[in-house]
Amino acid sequence: MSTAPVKERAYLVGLDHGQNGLMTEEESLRELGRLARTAGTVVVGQSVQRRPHPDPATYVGSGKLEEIKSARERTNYSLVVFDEQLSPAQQLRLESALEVKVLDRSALILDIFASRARTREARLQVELAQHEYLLPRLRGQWQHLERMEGAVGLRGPGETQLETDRRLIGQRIARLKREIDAVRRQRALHRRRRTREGVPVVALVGYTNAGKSSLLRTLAGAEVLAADTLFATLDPLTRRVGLPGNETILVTDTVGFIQKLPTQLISAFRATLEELESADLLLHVVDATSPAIEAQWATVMETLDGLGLAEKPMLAVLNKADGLTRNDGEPVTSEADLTRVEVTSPAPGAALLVSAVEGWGIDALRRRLAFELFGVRPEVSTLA
Ligand SMILES: Nc1nc2c(ncn2[C@@H]2O[C@H](COP(=O)(O)OP(=O)(O)OP(=O)(O)O)[C@@H](O)[C@H]2O)c(=O)[nH]1
Ligand SMILES: [Mg+2]
Repeated sequence: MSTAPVKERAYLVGLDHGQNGLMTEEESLRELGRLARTAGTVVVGQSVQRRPHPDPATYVGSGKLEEIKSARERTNYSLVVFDEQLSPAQQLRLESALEVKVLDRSALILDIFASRARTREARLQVELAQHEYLLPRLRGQWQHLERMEGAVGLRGPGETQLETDRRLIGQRIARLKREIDAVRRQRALHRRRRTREGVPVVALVGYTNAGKSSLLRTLAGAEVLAADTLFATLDPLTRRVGLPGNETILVTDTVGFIQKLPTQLISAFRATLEELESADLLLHVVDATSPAIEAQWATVMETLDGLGLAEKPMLAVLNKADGLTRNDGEPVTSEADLTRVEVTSPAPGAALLVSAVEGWGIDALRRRLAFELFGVRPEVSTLA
């Protein structure tokens, strides 16, 4: 007899506004599917409704709701996931109409963050975000779900808190904020020390799964967790990296961005993201093979803007070049092939083409960083 837990069967629902923001709804749903699988579910079906605005009561219209309901027979879903943040009232109504658990994109992302958080700092930040998300939803469906241990959308704050009233949750939020503040002060101290040492700091930013951690691993020659999953990295990690001309920099890996990132998470991760503020340069890592490259670029830029970092010096790196095709239609198989690739870069300025996994374009990147940060001229570095 198998004791393996039965996976939840997720059914995805999106809304096509006609002129969706950055991604087409199809791309957005594909991403939601990856999120759902990362959270440990099996995706069994999906449905998109074309409609200029969400229905205030049930997000989708009544006809669509019936269609989703009847899809249950065919797909046997145990969970319906909506691609945008639902209001607590919508979520409650949908749950009673569909008679299954209903989640939204934010809950899924929070769930993944909760399962990934390792350090005390990341745990504090995720827990704060979870509580802020749950607080307005406390009265609804969450109350009867807390016993389903390990179920998607329920990882985290713990059953006991869910059973207590809003006042206690409010107190917990206040305490978490104080603890995170302490972490912030600690980080600020480290940052000042680093600045005194005079070592420039480069922060890796980018869409989730772009290859930030892989690039740090290649640059630093160190063990850095990289994985083909969304939000593999939650904790900022800093490593020393050598550059031509005997120069040294610090490179910090950070949490990846995603479209429709819950606001609770952005504010909860402020302590971590403050690392970006003190960086001398942002290295924006882009997955050059992504069909949604423009939308991903724009999402990262918007998020940075929201964090007040739009004016930071930035260098774009187009990664995963090993997965591209050359101008003559043949696949890229060597570093030399990089000169025979044409990518439409979303970056306004010049961007470097690299493969973090193959190590291609990395020397050029080091030279470029040495030039940007120390004024080391390329000729000098080749002699060194
Ligand atoms: N083919 C190819 N795959 C790559 C390259 N760089 C990274 N990857 C793969 O892309 C996936 C994501 O890489 P990560 O380095 O974990 O990406 P990340 O940007 O740190 O992602 P998060 O931490 O989740 O935000 C992994 O499966 C990597 O092996 C590359 O240059 N070429
Ligand atoms: Mg990472």
